[in-house]
Amino acid sequence: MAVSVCVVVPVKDEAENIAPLVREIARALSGEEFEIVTVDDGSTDGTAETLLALKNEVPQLRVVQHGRNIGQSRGVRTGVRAARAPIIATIDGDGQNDPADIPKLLKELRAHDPATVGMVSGVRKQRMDDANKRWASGFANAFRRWMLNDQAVDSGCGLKVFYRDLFLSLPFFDNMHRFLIALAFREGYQVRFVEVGHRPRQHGVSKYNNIQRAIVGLVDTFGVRWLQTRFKGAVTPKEL
Ligand SMILES: Nc1nc2c(ncn2[C@@H]2O[C@H](COP(=O)(O)OP(=O)(O)O)[C@@H](O)[C@H]2O)c(=O)[nH]1
Ligand SMILES: [Mg+2]
Repeated sequence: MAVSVCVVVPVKDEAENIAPLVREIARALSGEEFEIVTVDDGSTDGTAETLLALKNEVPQLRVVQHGRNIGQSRGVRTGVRAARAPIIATIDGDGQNDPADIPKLLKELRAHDPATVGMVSGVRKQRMDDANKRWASGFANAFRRWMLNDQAVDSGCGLKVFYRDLFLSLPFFDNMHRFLIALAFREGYQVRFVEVGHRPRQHGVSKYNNIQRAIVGLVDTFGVRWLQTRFKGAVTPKEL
């Protein structure tokens, strides 16, 4: 059966969070022909086994595995490549994003010409993270916005919908999932923003620490700025 939307979920050690989340995604998308591609990236806590057991209950679920930990951006790219749908929705695997927001983002994407608006990004209205992370994230967003002029107040929000072709045309580097908005602009697309909910992490721990994320994010911001200078603008090629 043709699938219209693929929900890509990168997961690293989310054994306790992933099953309730997959059930929530399936409920939220019951009005669509959808699939869920989870990408297990070297989990050691039984995440893959939990997912495999869930396939009987949720037939739309697919489980892809990297075999070792190579990072969240690679997880997203693996999921997008495996997807059989033209539209992708990404969501964090820890349950902090609310799957009930996905239809809102899809509606906004479909309300526009695909050649114009290629992506809709969630903006977490009220971050349910600790004060340190909120502060670090606010600073990183302001710095990135100033350097890249990408208008994004919450570039790191894991909840996004976009066209598969658009994602696969973007330059890839590890950690590029935090720069998808700036990279989509670079290809000449508009990005729309929709306010979404955010929930506290119920189980497990964050896979990132603020210092490491800040250093990598700083270097990557300079990298994306360089990429912006290496692009002569979008064109729509015509076959004559
Ligand atoms: N594939 C993959 N996913 C990851 C990795 N690190 C984190 N994730 C997933 O990315 C999402 C966001 O990670 P999380 O640690 O909650 O980040 P935070 O909410 O920004 O603190 C969760 O679904 C994680 O399971 C990784 O190395 N590989
Ligand atoms: Mg999280």
